[in-house]
Amino acid sequence: MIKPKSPVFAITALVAVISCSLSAPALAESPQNREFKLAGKVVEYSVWHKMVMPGQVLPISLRKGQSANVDGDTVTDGWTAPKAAGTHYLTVTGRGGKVVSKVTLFVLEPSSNIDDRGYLGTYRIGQYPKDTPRGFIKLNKEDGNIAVSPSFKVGQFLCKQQPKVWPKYVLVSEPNLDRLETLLNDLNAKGLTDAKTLFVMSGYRTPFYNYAIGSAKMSRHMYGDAADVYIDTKPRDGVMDDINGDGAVTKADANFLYDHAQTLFGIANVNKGGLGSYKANAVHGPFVHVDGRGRPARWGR
Ligand SMILES: [Ca+2]
Repeated sequence: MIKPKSPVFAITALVAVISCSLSAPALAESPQNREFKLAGKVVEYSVWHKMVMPGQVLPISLRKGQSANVDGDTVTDGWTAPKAAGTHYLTVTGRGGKVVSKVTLFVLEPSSNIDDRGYLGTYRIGQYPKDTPRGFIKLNKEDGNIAVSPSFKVGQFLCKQQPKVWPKYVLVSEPNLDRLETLLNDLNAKGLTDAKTLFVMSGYRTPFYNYAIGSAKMSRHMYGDAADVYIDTKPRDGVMDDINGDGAVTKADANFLYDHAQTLFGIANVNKGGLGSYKANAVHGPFVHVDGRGRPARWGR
């Protein structure tokens, strides 16, 4: 389903008025009335995540009839993040106690703890050319399946370096995750795939890794704001599916995904960003780059 650009709160208000006049029972938890705000931003998903700094106060604005808890403790209008990096869970429930959203709260490890060799603990971050993030999600080995959105787990975005070193550090940007979810949901809605997620070939990259593979100096991957993705379900074989149905897996499949995303992002209510189409080479199949840089950028097509 494409999220409309129309102001949803106006629609919600109208629905509420109609419901009251009909003496209707509690509203069903449609996307419009399950929305609430975290740090002033509407959370539109039933599963989401938020990155906060240690000690930071996260403002929570609930709708009437909603209640919330973090790790089981009731919160009303805000949550103060603990001092230590770690993972916490916000649950928002609506009327009748029905869960409307679960939000993973990542308290970040501050980047000020990166040592002068470029390491956070034993994990090599390297040096940001500029705009060093304030902190990083700290992940232990068993944390890969922690959800960041309805269709994505945090472990899908880990950098491919130091496979045996834990904890690792990672970033997952909300604007780009919204783009990925929107794309996946629309592909499913149009019957083009039944994939439960997009395969993330490359998500977050440390500056160290980004430099080592010769990627762009200011790559959005270093900010967790880019993902190289493809559809891989039929068959699940580590490369893109024949999504355009021409009997072969080629650059045409990446182009098909790119074209679909290009059209979709033009009409859906998502952050602007980059799209790139890539052909296969010796080490990977065709894929599409999606990023949330805040302005349109297009290449490879
Ligand atoms: Ca094909």
